[in-house]
Amino acid sequence: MNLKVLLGVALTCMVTGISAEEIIIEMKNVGAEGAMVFEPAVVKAEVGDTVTFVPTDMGHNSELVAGLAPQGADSWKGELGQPVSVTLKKEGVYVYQCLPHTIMAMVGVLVAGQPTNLDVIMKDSAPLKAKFVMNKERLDNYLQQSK
Ligand SMILES: [Cu+2]
Repeated sequence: MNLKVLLGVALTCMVTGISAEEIIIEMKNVGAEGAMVFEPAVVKAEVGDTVTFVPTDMGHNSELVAGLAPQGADSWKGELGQPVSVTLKKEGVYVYQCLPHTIMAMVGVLVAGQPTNLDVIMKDSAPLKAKFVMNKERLDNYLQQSK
């Protein structure tokens, strides 16, 4: 790359404000909306942002729910009680869960850019919602907020 091209790239980055953010989501026993929650549970981010799940309380994890993400998205699966990070490389809606607390609907939604796959997610999330014993309306509420 010659100097002109390098300068061009640098200027483009400044003008468009390309600077990936890091977003923190806490995994909590008790949050503002009840027991066993991710906070914030609905996050609107940009493609390229990194999300880090932090175990404020122990006994939680964060993992992508298979099939509930944009086509070709990277999956993630955190260990219990450990932080885990994911960079959102594909545009759309991602649904993740805390495996030990799926029955309590300890789930969350990430939106990178526009919620381009929201209709598909709403349809394909039925098997996940069928596992909820408590807080059955949570995921639907989150998906409504993802529009
Ligand atoms: Cu949990």
